[in-house]
Amino acid sequence: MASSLKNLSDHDPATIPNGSSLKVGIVVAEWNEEITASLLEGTLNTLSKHGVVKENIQILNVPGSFELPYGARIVAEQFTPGVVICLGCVIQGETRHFDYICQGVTKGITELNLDYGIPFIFGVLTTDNLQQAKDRTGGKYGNKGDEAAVSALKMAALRTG
Ligand code: DLZ
Repeated sequence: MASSLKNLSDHDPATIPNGSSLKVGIVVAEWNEEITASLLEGTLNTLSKHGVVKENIQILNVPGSFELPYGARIVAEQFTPGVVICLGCVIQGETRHFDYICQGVTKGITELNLDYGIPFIFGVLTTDNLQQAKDRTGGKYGNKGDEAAVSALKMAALRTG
């Protein structure tokens, strides 16, 4: 059966704002590191393609996705970026831990968006298994890191544009 899922790396370059004067904070979860490293790679490639320079990027690692909101707040306060990208991967296991982590990180990032004057991007994969995560980090559905970077550029431009 043909899939209607969007390729996460497909974007019209004409619609993506230039980021040459943008400071970007990135928080990366260490859980499922194979996946989050690919998310980070996709994010950095796309930011660079659209003008964001290395010196304007601060990366912070946190143990797991549950810690992303706290890490994102630290980066927002210490680095004063125009946008913060949160990258993580939660994979369904045998217990309900998955639900609690997904709830926690979603609520945390939502609250940051409402409480701070800058956008926080949800670059978190929530999948049933490792293969679905691989499909979305350089596999058949592109890379969610690319999507997170594009969202960051667009959201940051809402404030400055
Ligand atoms: C504990 C845990 C589990 C079971 N699974 C994941 C996961 O799939 N992805 C992820 O990012 N983190 C996971 N964690 C760790 C939690 O996010 C968190 O780091 C710990 O519960 C400590 O607060």
